[in-house]
Amino acid sequence: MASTPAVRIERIEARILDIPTIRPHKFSFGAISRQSPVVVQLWLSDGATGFGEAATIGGPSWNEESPESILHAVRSYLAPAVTGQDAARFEALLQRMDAVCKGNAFAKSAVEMAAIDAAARSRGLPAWQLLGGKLHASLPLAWTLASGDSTRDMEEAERMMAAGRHRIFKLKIGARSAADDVAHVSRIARGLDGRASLTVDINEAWDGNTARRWIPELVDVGVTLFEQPVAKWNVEALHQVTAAAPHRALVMADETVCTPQDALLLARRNASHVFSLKVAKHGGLLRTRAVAAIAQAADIGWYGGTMLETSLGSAASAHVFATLDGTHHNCELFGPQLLADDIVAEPMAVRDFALQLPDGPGFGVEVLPERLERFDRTRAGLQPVHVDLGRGGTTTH
Ligand code: MUC
Ligand code: MG
Repeated sequence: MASTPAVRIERIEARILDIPTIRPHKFSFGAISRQSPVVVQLWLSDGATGFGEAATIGGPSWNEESPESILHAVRSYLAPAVTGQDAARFEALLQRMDAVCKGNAFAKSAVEMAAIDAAARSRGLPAWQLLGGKLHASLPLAWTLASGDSTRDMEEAERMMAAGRHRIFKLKIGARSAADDVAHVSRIARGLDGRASLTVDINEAWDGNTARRWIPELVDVGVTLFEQPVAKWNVEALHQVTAAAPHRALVMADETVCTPQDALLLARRNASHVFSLKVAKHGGLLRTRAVAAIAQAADIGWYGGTMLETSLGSAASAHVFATLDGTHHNCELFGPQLLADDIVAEPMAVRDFALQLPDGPGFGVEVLPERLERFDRTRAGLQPVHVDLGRGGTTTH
């Protein structure tokens, strides 16, 4: 049988974009008013092209990588390692990237994403067909309330529900004292009065004792999912918080679960009920599937997480999430709605409170070169973004 000739990667380019958010987005560690995704474009020998994206939050505030480090890793190490290679041998591309560069998962994910998009487009297929086939055509879509102001958050939630867009809300807490945060969440929960599901994301701000002290109070006001209450490294505290959680509460690992090895450690230690899956932190779409497989085998649920990507990275995430079996706890691919502008012709549809999987070739979204030019950091002459620490900038419990 004649084998299909390899389609090779001819050229890779990467750039940082700077796109404002529609309002400041507040985390336990500071606020952002701008996102700086790195967009990778990859050209194949048959003329097909593909795009990938990796977004961090507040430079290297969320974890070690920043837009600048991603750009450097892609240009100096990853692009040279995969140029000339068969674009559709995704595992071989990952091996080559691993051989020249330790870690740097976000950077690798952007290159792998572009290769998958290009390989799918050169075959005229949606990416999910190269990733195992889709099990979901849509996923319930959460929105994050993170303006820092209870009244504004309430109004935002009401607007989202009235528009049929979201009825799952994640509240970002951890920047204030735990007592103030619980008061803030309680005000919103009372206002919503059981019409929406509530998650809180503490982004590592608490220690184990603080988490065990306050989670039951948040459960009493109606919060059901607790994301990354303790530091990334503190698997033992995460285990204890999970073991002590009231039965109505689920504890979700985010920053702690990056590699498949992290996933295995957490599973062995019974350290969380749910994993937040994110393509960037796992190092690509294939490794997202590897982490999801460990979750499923260990009876751990999954949640479709975001790093606040544009419609490009969000669509790529939607394609891999659509292929995953196991118990899912919705997704939060709302980055395109939080950004004041986008880089694609037609964003993914949101209908009946759910994100609809785009079915065209590749990731099913068309990147507009003119938008890449418009937001390109070198054209705009912008500097790296720092997270806004506000006054004080430290947390007290
Ligand atoms: C995170 O830590 O989950 C996801 C949604 C959001 O508002 O922030 C991100 C990062
Ligand atoms: Mg999180």
